[in-house]
Amino acid sequence: MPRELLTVSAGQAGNQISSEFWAQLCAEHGISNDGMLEDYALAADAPHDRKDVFFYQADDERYIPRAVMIDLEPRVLNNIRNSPFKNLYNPENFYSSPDGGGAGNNFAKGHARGEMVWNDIAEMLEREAEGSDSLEARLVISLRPIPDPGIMLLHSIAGGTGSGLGSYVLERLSDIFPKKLIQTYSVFPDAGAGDVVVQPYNSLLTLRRLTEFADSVVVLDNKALSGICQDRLHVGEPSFAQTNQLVSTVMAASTQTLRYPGYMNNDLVSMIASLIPTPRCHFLTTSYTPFTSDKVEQFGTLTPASASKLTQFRVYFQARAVRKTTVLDVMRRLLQPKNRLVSTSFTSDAKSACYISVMNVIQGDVDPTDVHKSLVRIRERSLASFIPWGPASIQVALTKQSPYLKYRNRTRLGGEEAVENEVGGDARMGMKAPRVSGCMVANHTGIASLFAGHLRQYDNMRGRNAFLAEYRKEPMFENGLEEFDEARSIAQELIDEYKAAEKADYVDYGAPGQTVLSDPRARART
Ligand SMILES: Nc1nc2c(ncn2[C@@H]2O[C@H](COP(=O)(O)OP(=O)(O)OP(=O)(O)O)[C@@H](O)[C@H]2O)c(=O)[nH]1
Ligand SMILES: [Mg+2]
Repeated sequence: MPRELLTVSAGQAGNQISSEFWAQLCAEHGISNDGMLEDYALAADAPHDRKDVFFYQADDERYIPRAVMIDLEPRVLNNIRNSPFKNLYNPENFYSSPDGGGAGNNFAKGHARGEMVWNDIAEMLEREAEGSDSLEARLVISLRPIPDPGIMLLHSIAGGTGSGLGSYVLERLSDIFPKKLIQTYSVFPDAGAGDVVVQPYNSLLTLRRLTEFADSVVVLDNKALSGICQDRLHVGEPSFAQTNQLVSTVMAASTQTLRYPGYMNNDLVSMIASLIPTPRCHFLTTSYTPFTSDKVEQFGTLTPASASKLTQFRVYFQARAVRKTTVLDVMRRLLQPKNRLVSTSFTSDAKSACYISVMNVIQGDVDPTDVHKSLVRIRERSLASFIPWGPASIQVALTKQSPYLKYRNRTRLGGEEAVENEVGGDARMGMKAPRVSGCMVANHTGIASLFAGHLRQYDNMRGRNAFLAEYRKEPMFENGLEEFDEARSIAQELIDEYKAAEKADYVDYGAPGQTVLSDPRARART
């Protein structure tokens, strides 16, 4: 069973989120900016963690992220190469396109470029997968084929590279890793922000690939991320750096059971199996609580610059103030839309919308009997409604927070400002960390309303035949626009299947010859 994960990031959003995630992983595992274990992580009583899930060790003992970073323009990768973490990554694992032109917010262009550069990318992925085993194990198994790692693709679906090239990579991964398990972290655009005018086209074309070629998609929604920064953390105009810190916190929490072995979901296969009972309905949402502003940096941006210092301080203090956090509070808040990283309001969109599955990762000092009591209360008050054809249960994994997070600033700032925080809190302000925090990963039929919103946007734009000229120039569309029509019908099928999953007779859906078995991923599994 593969435990190691290989992360592949594509495009600006993918790479920026990836670098933030690696900074978070380093902090949690006591790894310095250049990959060495920090002194405090060498202590005899250091907790047992699985660094090897995401890192491998070089001959000189340095921990190296099993990460490949791809972009068609050099700026973001150059920023990472010049960041305090510049010595962490394997320099051979950055791929910038030789012409450096980017994909110009065009899925079809990113996809075509992906085809052109695939051999180079495939070589990097294979090399990284070979490095998945420890040196010792490699010597023993050198005659065996390359092991299949789990793969995490990080990208946005709205631009050109993360969507188009990212999709091409998804399509081709099975060539080199036939039994790979693919999970993506996919950033959905904020329709209102309109930073990419053709995002409805790119999003729809990518949604098709996510449906057909990924085993699991964790949906991250920029509208929800900005909303959390603004409403919960009082950050006036959140930067990507700030929203990405929220994302990395949630990514780290949702992979915690993989990195700190416990009694359940210790590898991606079992985690996905428990959350995704049917292959197509594999789009997951995440929630987190409590969001406190130690999760995002920069005191000065908490309020508009025009606010007085006193107001800034008050807002800062409020955002940091940690409320009472019992296990029940945490589990109840995880079910509230405002703590979810997807903006659609499941309950108001459709009364019939319900959970297919729920996994809570609860961090902190927790008495397991409190968990049991909380589950009973949630059931008594009907705080969560479930599909009628499966177990109506919330899985709960209890984990400890990394003891190394109190040294976080030293790692993040390259050792120049070694400020020791209280764990998750702030020593300078006398704050205590929340006693309990939680992350929820859920499969909910209401996600279909997010897709329906994107479909409406697509229909509006396509109905006006707007902005099609640039797409027609690319090989995918030079003989017609059928690719759009196919992507649209696959998105509609997906929405329909989520709707069907709300009913008891869903068990008959996708009987031989019907929708579910037309899924190439389902075929591959049988
Ligand atoms: N959350 C988050 N979203 C981002 C970030 N950078 C860009 N985005 C969003 O991603 C979408 C644009 O995609 P990018 O990742 O910039 O595009 P790309 O994949 O580099 O593609 P091209 O530049 O067109 O070649 C927009 O919806 C942006 O709002 C980021 O760091 N974090
Ligand atoms: Mg770009």
